[in-house]
Amino acid sequence: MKIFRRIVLLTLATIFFGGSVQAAPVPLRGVVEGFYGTPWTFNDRADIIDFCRQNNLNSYIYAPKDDPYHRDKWRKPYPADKLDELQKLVNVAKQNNVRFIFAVSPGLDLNYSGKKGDEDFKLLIRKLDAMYKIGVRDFAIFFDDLKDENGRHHENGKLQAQFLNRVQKNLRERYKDVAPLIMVPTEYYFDDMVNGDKVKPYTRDLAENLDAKIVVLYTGRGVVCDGITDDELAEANKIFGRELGVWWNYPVNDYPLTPDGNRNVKLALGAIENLPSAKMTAIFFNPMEQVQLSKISLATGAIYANNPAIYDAESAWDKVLTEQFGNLAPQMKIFAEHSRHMENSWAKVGSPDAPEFATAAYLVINDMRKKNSADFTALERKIDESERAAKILLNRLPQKFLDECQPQLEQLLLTLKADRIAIESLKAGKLDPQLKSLREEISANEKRAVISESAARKFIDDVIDILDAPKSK
Ligand code: LTM
Repeated sequence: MKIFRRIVLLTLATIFFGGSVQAAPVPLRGVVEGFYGTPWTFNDRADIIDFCRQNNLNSYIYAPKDDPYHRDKWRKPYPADKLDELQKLVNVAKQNNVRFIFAVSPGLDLNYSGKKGDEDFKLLIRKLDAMYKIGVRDFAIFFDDLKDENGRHHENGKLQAQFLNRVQKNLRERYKDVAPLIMVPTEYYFDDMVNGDKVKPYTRDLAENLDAKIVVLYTGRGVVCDGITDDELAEANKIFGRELGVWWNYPVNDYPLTPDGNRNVKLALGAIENLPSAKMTAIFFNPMEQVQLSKISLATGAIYANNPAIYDAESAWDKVLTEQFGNLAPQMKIFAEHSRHMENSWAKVGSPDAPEFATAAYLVINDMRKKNSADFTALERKIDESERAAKILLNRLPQKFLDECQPQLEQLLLTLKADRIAIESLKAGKLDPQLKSLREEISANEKRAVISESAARKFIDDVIDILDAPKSK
């Protein structure tokens, strides 16, 4: 249906615009380095800024959660060597015609009012002034992730708005070339802004008092969610009385996928999808620590952001894989298909992993459960294909990519090996003891690499479940 809608839109646009489709890029579009974990290096950032230029993304936001001077020690000025590095980066951004947006996250202990509020205001301005001196003209102040262990925050929307208005006024009065501030609220996803059909007090007060020029970013219905519809965006816009911008949490992978799981272990290699075609002020994609492999979905995001109305995720993904991996694109696609869905109790984004593989496995399991004879051909073909692809990639991928995905490729190979043993066990009607020890090895490896949980990995559990079940008389 979606593709059909896009084809209709494209045809109408072609008719109305005399043969050429008018691209309507999102005005502010780019990458927000906003993840938890090891911040990118200078070279990573310079590389991504160059990537932004090549892909017609016009902005990069500097907001690494674990740069102490960005969040924990926001009051402290950057030491000389860090400032020097930032200045070089600002110059790289200028050369690439990309806006370098400097962000601070002071919310952990910011005083908004009174004498302490005045002191903090001065410290924040001192921090931003130092950035202005090195050439920054775009600033952002973020108030996300301020909830305590009980899920409560203590922010006051009116005071936060007044503080931001004061910062905006101060900067814009002294510097004529500074762009409007960008902010992320403390209630930064829709379901947290409302209680039933009522807007919650913090959000209401922030929205009512915030300078209309300040750009507000939100993440959709949830922190990490499977899309934003035009209607959802319109509803959120209504709360804030302005066109919102989007902070999109894909391909970021800094959250665990299992209760005891590690972060940064599953690679999000899919396309950006299910975002609005309606007008929006800004879109920023939050990437993974793995900078090179983030470029797959970031490049699809760039295609989206340059013309949301006609974006088609599947064809963008194919195009990007071909551009980035050349003759390894077919193998990369097979691997990436096993690693694009991100889901835990509160997050869900990305197309399902290896859907054809999962269907072939499901059909086998279903037949076995019903005690029908199963046809293993389709599943075996999928295992062969995935194994071939993973082996080729391990041999031929350039080192910069291998550095970011070798554990996941090896984990996929191990999982496929277990899948084969699982099939043999089913054929023999008896569990090969190797299967359980392989499963343990795979689980232990999940500290470093998670892949294909609902396809190749799930088949192992299903087979053990079937063959381990006590036989009924
Ligand atoms: O999404 C926002 C606005 N803030 C944080 C990000 O820093 C983090 O990377 C993502 C994904 O875990 N979630 C957040 O809440």
